[in-house]
Amino acid sequence: MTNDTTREQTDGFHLLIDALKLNGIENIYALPGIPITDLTRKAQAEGMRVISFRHEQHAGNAAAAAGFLTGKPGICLTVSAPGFLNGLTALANATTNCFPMILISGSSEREIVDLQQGDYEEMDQLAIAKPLCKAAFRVLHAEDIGVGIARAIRSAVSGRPGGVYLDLPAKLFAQSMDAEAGKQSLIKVVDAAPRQLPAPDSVQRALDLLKGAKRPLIVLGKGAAYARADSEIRALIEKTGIPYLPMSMAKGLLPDTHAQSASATRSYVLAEADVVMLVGARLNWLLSHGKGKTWGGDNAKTRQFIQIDISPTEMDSNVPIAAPLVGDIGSCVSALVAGLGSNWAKPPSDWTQAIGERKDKNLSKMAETLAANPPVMNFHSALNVVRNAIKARPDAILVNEGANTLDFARSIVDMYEPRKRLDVGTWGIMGIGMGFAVAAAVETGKPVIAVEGDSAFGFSGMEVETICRYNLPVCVIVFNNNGIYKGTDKNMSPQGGDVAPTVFVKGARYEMMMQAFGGVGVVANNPAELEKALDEAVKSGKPTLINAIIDETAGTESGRITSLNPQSAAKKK
Ligand code: FYN
Ligand code: ADP
Ligand code: MG
Repeated sequence: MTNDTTREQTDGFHLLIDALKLNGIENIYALPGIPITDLTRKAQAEGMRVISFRHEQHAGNAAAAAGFLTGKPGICLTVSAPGFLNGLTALANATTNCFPMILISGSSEREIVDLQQGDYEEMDQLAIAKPLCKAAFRVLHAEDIGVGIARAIRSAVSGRPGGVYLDLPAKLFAQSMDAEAGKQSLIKVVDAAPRQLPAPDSVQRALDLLKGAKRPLIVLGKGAAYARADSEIRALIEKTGIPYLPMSMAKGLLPDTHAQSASATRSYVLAEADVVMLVGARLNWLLSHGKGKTWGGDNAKTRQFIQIDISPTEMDSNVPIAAPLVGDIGSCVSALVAGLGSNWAKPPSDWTQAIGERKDKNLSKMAETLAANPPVMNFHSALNVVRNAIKARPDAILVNEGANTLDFARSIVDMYEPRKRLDVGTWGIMGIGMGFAVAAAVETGKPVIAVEGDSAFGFSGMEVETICRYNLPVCVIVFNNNGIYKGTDKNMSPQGGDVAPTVFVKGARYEMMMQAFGGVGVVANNPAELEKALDEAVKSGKPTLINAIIDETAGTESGRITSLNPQSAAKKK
């Protein structure tokens, strides 16, 4: 600090903006209000793009998707207590999915919060955020803003990526200090996500195991997509000749049409493989914890796992990992490729042939189903249109949520490029749709197609106004089957009365929501109408909502995870 009042001053607002810009962060996903309204204005004035939402959860989801898509932490900015809490679901979801984001919330003054004196929107936000994210920090002095942002960025992107909370009490923003000293206090983070090289002996252990395998399999997870090691991963798959299975957000890392993809015979390869190499995929519920029926019952006892992950404590989380390979995926996979040598033997042909035969059978069965054009549009005939649209525009980003809408789309819509599929992720969360779609459009400028169950869409539907306001190239397709799972449930009370809990208003006019804000709204009753509307939306780039009328009897309860419902679990016992 200086006594020379003629020297130029800066303040907390500008230090924060400068710190973000210095670190290459250009976009803020926000919802203005006390005490951060002026911050959003000043950020915009300083050349940042401020995307303003209608609910903080969607701003948070946008920040998380931005993190996944760019590898830089996405920024979500909210007001205190209620705004902070609305953003917290997205922060926790980002952390669960290993997406880097920073939730920055204004808060009320420590003196009042700590004595619980009842401030406006009083809440001990830092304490509440801590267990739900990777790291949480508070900045009390303007001269510490640079350090606060640097720590938040490093925490979000280094090691296993995740969500970070940054608590900024209102008083901080107005604090002023000498501009030059302020500039000096900022930190440009060097090598925010340093490479982590695997130990040579762990590389050798993995190679030895892989070499001895009779029925090897590689599972690619969204960590592999996030790692941006696309060419190394392709080299590993193609040089080893090992069949691979992409988890849903790893689809497109190699084109789904790749000869070695085992997607179309998932159950068979999981049950039969003797050595499985996991690349940025966790053995959580989505992989049946690495054991049980999915993994071939008794086969699970002799199967061996190799796991590549940046987080050492991920190993043995569900089953023993025979060959842990800890490091960043790029470095680990490169080391494996280098160690293959020139005389690497491809997997035994009885294994690859057995996979090929089953795959071909399933692919032709699928082709048959997709070719059918039933009188009332169903998931297959509608998704066939989306499948063709992505084939024609492989650079488009597909956002996908729902139950049946999600499960059918995952297997029907082939992806061709890495990081083009954004979905409900590790939690199977609903409500990511419009937030992810906004971020995908803002961060990439590519067309976005959001394939949404009618229930899933409801969680973030108001953000169609945001999509219209920023004129984003987003086409939302609502798969409208009049309810959750399907629209035909009946009230089981003998007295009758309300509709069943899973049923919505029949014939809802979702397309009018987009029209209300100046976008294009279309009803599609059949695949031809859907194709026309989707084609126009992608070509024009205009915000569009297609209300796709789906057979209301078509869905099944909870899609393909119906076994997780307590009544199914009880039946199994
Ligand atoms: C896949 N399949 C295909 C194809 N792709 N057949 C033909 N052609 C193609 N292209 C086959 C595949 O071999 C499977 O058949 C089946 O289709 C389903 O494939 P999928 O979707 O990959 O596999 P599955 O078993 O559903 O995967 C399990 C899962 C997945 C848990 C990873 O269900 C999932 O990601 N679920 C997320 C659910 C969720 O989060 N829901 C939100 C809440 S909904 P078989 O090999 O014969 O099995 C709340 O109610
Ligand atoms: P999926 O749901 O697709 O199977 P998960 O989210 O379960 O994927 O797993 C992703 C894994 O990838 C996490 O365990 C995470 O630690 C890991 N990961 C993320 N980024 C990297 C990276 N750059 N290098 C290595 N591992 C990574
Ligand atoms: Mg529905």
